[in-house]
This record gives sequence, structure tokens and C-alpha cells, in this order.
Amino acid sequence: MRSRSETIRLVEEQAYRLRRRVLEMGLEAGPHGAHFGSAYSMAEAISAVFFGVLRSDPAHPDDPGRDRFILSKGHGSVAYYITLAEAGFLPEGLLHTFETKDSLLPGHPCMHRDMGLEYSTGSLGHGLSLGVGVALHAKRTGRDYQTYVLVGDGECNEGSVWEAAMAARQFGLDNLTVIVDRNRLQSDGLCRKVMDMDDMAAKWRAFGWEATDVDGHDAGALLDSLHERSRPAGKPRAVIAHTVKGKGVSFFENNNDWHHRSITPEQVAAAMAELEQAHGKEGA
Ligand SMILES: Cc1ncc(C[n+]2csc(CCOP(=O)(O)OP(=O)(O)O)c2C)c(N)n1
Repeated sequence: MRSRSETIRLVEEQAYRLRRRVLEMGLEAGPHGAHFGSAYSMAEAISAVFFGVLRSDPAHPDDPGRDRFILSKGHGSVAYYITLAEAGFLPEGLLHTFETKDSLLPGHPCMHRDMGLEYSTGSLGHGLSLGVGVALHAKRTGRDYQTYVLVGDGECNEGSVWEAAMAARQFGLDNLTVIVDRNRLQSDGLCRKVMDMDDMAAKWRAFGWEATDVDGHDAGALLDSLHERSRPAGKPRAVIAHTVKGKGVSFFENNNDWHHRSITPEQVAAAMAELEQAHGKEGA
């Protein structure tokens, strides 16, 4: 078993690899582009789930006892595909087909359970309801698997998210965790201007959930908040991951032009250089 510090290092390394590979896949996708900003803000969160807490085995992707992950902000698919490949669920070669015609890896995830793609998502506001059903199934069949749902903060403008939140509390789903990618931007601009969610943790608490605010780029803080022992009995759990959209590349950060777009080889080179410098791998 890995120590806490080894797991933190692994999550940080995976988030770094993820950001690099998003650039490569975004470039390869040509005019189809990719959701750079959306994928970068969730890099540590999805890495913490897959490399820190999720109990699932790529050799047995249909094991009924496996933990479930639902990417409710399905437009972050590029980060999901890379993570699944890194974790051994999805064949590496398939990453080159991202966004091509008839690919198994389109802009929004399509269910393909043998590759770890548990559910089809992308129509925002539905992933948490799905998660409630999946977590309720565990309760009713006596299984002890956990369900993790990653949502966007803009996505939380959808009323269906809060219906699901009420249901989760009603059913006492202490096997359900929602992670909110709180990057304060959505495709139409600042969340505060579109529909202000104000103090998100307070909102989840008002709906009967346990809620924690964490730095969504701090692997250790994320792991601590996701860890089993921090879970209160009878309550679903919300982790508000405070993030920066486009985190890690100066011209992506807080720049909504990079919510979704295509990228040039020059921009990829500049972004790679920044990532490598920050990661201490210049010239590697
Ligand atoms: C039901 C629905 N409405 C609109 C969209 C279009 N859409 C795609 S991404 C996005 C913004 C999402 O913002 P947020 O959840 O904050 O995600 P992030 O900023 O992390 O990309 C929207 C409105 C959609 N996918 N689904």
C-alpha cells in the first residue's frame, strides 16, 4: 500500500501528465479542438479520485462491487479519457481517435463499460441524479461501493442538481460524494454574473449534506477530503474544490476563450514549456 506522501506525489504526477496529454490530443483533434480550461481545472480532482480513492480494477471493469465515478461535466471528457488510459482501463491508441468521426471517444463521453466509461454524460445537470440512483442501488443491494460525481459550478445552476441533492439526503446516501469544480467560470462567462451560487458549501449544507471547501489543486487536501475516514454517517458529502479554469498555463488561466477551442502547434509548445518549468522537468 502507498503512503500518503507517495499518493500525493502520484496524483500530482498524473495531473501533470494529464495536462500535457490534453495539449497533444487537442492539437491532434485539429479544428474540433478540446475543452482546455475545463479539463485543466479538474486535473487534480479526477487524478485524486482515480489514483487516490477509487477501488476499481481495469481487469474487472464490470465487478459489481467496484466504486463508480460519474463525470457529470461531460465536456471535460478529454481529461476523463486520459485518466482512464493512464489507469489502464482504456487502450492508449484510442486516445488518438479523440473527436474523429465514429470514434469511441467523442467530445462527450458515451458509455462503454469495458473501458471504464460507466455512463454517457454531457447534458449538464443529470450526473448527480444518476449518482443518487447508483448509490441507492448500493444501499438496497447491500453493496459497499462508493459513488463519486464530478460536477461543474456552472452546471449547479441547473435545478435538477438540487433535486438530486435533496433526494440524496432523504435516502441517507453516505456512500455518495459530489466534487464541485469551483472554477467560477462557465461557457457564458463568470458564474457570479450568469447565476450567482455564492457560498456553495453553505448551499450543500442547507440541503443536509456534509460539505468541505478545499484547494482543488492541492492533491493532499483533495485526498484528505475524499478519504473514507472523513465521512460522516448518514449524510452525503460535497467537496467544493476551489480551482482555476485553465490552471497551469498562463494564457489559459481564467481566460474563458479557452473553455473550448482549437490550438496551434506554437501554442502547444508555449504551454508545454510552462508546464515543464512548473513541474521542474525543463529539457526532460
Ligand atoms: C443541459 C446543458 N445545457 C448547456 C450545455 C452547454 N454547455 C457546455 S459546457 C457549459 C458550461 C458549463 O460550466 P461549468 O459547469 O462551470 O463547467 P466548466 O467551467 O468547468 O467547464 C455549458 C452551458 C450543456 N452541455 N448541457
